[in-house]
Amino acid sequence: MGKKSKALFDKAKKLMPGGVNSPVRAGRAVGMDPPFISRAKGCSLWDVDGKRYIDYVCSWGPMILGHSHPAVVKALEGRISKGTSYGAPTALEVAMAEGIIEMVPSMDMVRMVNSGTEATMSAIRLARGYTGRTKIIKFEGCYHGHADSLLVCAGSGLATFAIPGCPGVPADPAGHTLSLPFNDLGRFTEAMEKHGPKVAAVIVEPVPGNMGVVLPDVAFLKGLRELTKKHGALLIFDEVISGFRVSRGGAQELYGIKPDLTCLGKIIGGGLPVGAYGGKKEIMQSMAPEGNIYQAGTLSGNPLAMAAGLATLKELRKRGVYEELEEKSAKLFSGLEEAAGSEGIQVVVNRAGSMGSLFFTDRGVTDFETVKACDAQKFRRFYASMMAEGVYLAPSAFEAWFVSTAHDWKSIGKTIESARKSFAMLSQRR
Ligand code: KE4
Repeated sequence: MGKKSKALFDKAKKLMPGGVNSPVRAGRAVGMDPPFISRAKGCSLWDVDGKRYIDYVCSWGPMILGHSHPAVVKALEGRISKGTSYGAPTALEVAMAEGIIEMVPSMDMVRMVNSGTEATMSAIRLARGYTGRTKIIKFEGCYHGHADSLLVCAGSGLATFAIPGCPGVPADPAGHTLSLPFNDLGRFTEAMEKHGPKVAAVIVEPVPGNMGVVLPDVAFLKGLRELTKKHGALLIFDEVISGFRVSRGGAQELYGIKPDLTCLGKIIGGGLPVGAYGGKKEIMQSMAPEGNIYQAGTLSGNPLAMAAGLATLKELRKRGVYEELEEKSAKLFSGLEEAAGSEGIQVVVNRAGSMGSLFFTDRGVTDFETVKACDAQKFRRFYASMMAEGVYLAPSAFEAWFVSTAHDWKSIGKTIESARKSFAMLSQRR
C-alpha cells in the first residue's frame, strides 16, 4: 500500500472502528490494508498515491455503467443547484417508481428507502404485519444487510432456530429466524412441513452474491415459490445485487418466478444511497400512511439519488446494453478459467450475467458448505498479486466480481494477463 494510503489508514483507525465505515473494506479477510481511493472514471480507480486499478468491485455492484458516467454526472449537475433534499414529494420519485415497476416483473407498488438493509428490514416487517406471523426463513451464505432478524448464523444439524450472529442481536428476533442450506429443496420442504403455518416470509438472494456467486438450482427457486404459496407465507426476493444485474428485470425475469416482495438497492441509486422494496399492491397498501405498518425515512426518495438512479436506468433500457455486458463478462471469466488451466491451477467460476466469482477448488460450488471448502489461502495470495498488478478485487473470497459497460476490451485483456501471472506465481509456490 502506498505511503499516503498508509498515513490515512493510521489516522482513520483512530477515528472510526477499524478505520472504515463498512467492515469488509478494512481488508482483514485478505490480510492487506486497503488503498484509499481518490477518484474514479469508467472502469478505473486511482488511489491517493496515484496507482491506477481496473475496478471489479464497482462499489459492490451499483456502478454497472462504470464510474462518472456522463449521463449520471449530467443528471446530478442539473439537479444539485435545485437543492439537495426537500423532505417532500417530488416528480423524480414518481418517475423512479414508474421505472422500477415497469422493469421489475412482480412490482405493482414500490417504496424508496436509503439502503438495502432498510429495504429488507422493511420487507420483513411488512410480511410479518401482513400475515400476522413471526417466523422467517433465510439461507446460509445469503446476506440481507444487518437488521437484527437477518443477522443470524445457521447452527449445525437440522433446520436450526438460529443463534444470534453477533453480540448485540438479542436472542428474541434471531430466534424467529430459521437458517437453511441454499439450493437444498429437501431441507426446505421439511422445514415448511414442520413450520409452514407460522412462517411469515422466506427471504432469499435468488442469485447469491454474498458467499461469492452461487448459481441457483431453478427447481429450488420454483420450490420456494410453490411451498410459500401452499403455506400462505410470502416469498421475498432480495435483488439488491441481482436486480438489473443478471438481466434487465433481475433474477425474477431471468428465471420467470414472481416473488410477493422484492428488495432492491445499489444500481437504482447510480452510486448514491438508495434502497427500495415493493411488490403486490394488496400487500404494499399495508404500509403507512395507507395501512398501519410503519416505516419512514428522512432522505427516502432523495432528489440526487433519484436523479442518478433515473439516469442509470435510462441507460440500462437502451438496446444492446445487456448483450454487451454478457459478451464482456463471458470473455473475462472464460479468460480467467483458461489462464488458470494453462498454469495448472484448479478453479471453478460461477457467473450469472455480469456478476461472477472465481473459487480455488476442483469441485462444484453450489452452497455455503462448498464455498467454505475452497482454498482461502490461495485466494489471499491471488488477491495480493492482482492488486499489485493493478486489478482491484473485493477483499474477500465471499464476494462477487462485477463487470460494467465501461470495462473495455483492453482492460479485460489486461485483467486476464494479470491473472495468468498470478496463477503462475501460485503454481511456483505450491
Ligand atoms: P446495504 O445496507 O449495504 O445497502 O445493503 C445490504 C444488502 C442487502 N442485500 C444484499 C443481497 C446485499 O448484497 C447487501 C449488501 N451487500 C454488501 C456486499 N456484498 C455491501 C458491502 C458492504 O457491506 O460494505
